[in-house]
Amino acid sequence: MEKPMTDVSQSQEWLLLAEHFEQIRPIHLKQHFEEDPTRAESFTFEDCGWYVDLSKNLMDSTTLKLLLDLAKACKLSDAIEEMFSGQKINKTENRAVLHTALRNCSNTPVFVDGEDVMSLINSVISRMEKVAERIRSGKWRGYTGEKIKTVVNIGIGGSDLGPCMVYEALKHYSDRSLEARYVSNVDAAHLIEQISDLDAAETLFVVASKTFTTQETMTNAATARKWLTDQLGSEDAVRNHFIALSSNREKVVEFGIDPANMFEFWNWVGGRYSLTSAIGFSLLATLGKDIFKRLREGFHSVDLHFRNSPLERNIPVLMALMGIWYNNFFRTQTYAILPYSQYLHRLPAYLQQTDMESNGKSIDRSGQPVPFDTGPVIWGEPGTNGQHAFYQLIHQGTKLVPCDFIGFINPLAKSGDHHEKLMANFFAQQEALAFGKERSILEEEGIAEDQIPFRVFTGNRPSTCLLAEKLTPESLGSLIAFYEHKVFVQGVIWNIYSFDQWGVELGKQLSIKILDELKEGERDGLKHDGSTNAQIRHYLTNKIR
Ligand code: G6Q
Repeated sequence: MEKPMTDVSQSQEWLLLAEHFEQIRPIHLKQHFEEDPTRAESFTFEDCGWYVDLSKNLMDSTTLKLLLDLAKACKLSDAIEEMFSGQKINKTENRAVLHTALRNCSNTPVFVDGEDVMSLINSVISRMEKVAERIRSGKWRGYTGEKIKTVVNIGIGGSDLGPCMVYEALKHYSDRSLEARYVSNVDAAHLIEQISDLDAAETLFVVASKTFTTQETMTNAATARKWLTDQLGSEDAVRNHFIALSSNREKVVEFGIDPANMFEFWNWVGGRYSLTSAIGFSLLATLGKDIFKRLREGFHSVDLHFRNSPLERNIPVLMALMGIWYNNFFRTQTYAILPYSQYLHRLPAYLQQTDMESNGKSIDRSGQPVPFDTGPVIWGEPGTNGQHAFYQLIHQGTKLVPCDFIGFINPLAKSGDHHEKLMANFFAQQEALAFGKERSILEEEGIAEDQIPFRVFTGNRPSTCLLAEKLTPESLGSLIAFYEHKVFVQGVIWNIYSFDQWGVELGKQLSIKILDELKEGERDGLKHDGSTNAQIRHYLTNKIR
């Protein structure tokens, strides 16, 4: 196969986009809509339960065509096939990238090193379902014979953000007989605040760690074990109150967890893509197997859509191309995720990791510095809270902030006209951003001349609308998969490796040395830079012993 070009910004397709950018830049969204009355229909795509309206983006059909040409020049379709078929596309870790196999509800074979991984996946899921069912039905008993009432997931990063976000998102579907709590921070406050009101006899800890060596998780797990055995009076209680989700059997056994209570996943599942692997166990236990299955089906429908739809109608591809358009041509630095659903309050944080840990890279696949911007800063809050906080900057600030507005036609939590009010804001904000408010309107309204400049809204601020009928396990799964694949496409076009995360290592390494210094004091003198030495000394001097 022909090698992809190293510096895509030197390609003919990129240069044509740059030229086109100069032509289209002065055109206001208002003008785009006036000139093309069918614009909304032409740029709206519906599939996998989602209505995705791209028409309020700063582009036209030529932009989209040129962006699609760029994707084709980067051999995107081949790259998609390489991922789905289990090739080792995570080259810096020599691993396949097969989160799509985890939710492959069609069960078509997927091979890694000649082995069909579907049977591995199905057997772990079926074991997880059985154990989750025993916990839910009360057959699983704690050490003193009590039923489990609370599942505490101890994990961090990819072993925390996904399950925590989905648990919050799908709370409505829980029968509330079992509660999940999530502990991630090594700050003891997190664990203590999450468990201090619990009865150990009714608590199950799920230690979620692919490596089972992560400092934060292992520290929290050890403290949780002590809390439990102190309360229940025996080390033997660990067996009834600890489950492990990991790919490191040896370390799980070393910690004292029975391998019968361990659910495994594999090195071809990246942490931040592991939500539908064993890492989702807390969801199976608290929401039940049907909800977990429906969630996986939602993911799978987008996987099929992404693999099989032409690029021109491929929703994650189009989302990715819009992102590249803003990032590399408008030179925007950030991207806002604005879910109009309180249930999705953890979604921006979850997508921060999906995107920023995947595409926050500055070295291309040949080891050379990337000569253009890669992944944006992802941020956001649920609407309408964001409106009363940072929307001012999006409407009138000096920065262009592309936004995704995520909403649902029917509410899960029904009460009076709350939902109509929520959604009225959802539509109004996009309209206001796009079309603004001109001076002439303010004059007609009789606004004093000296006030007018402050009240003008320039508009022409882009947004994408993602609207589904209802927040369901399926629509949530599909939504997450849209973003996962969007990030993948951008990584292909930028020619960076999206599935490693070497950037998280250095801080971890340095902290090991400093931990020793904080515990032991300044024995052989501090050998950091002047600032770090001074900070550590200030800490040591003022620490209450
Ligand atoms: C995600 C990263 C990272 C990882 C955590 C937890 O893609 O790899 O966020 O999930 O560092 O790692 P463990 O599951 O090994 O504890």
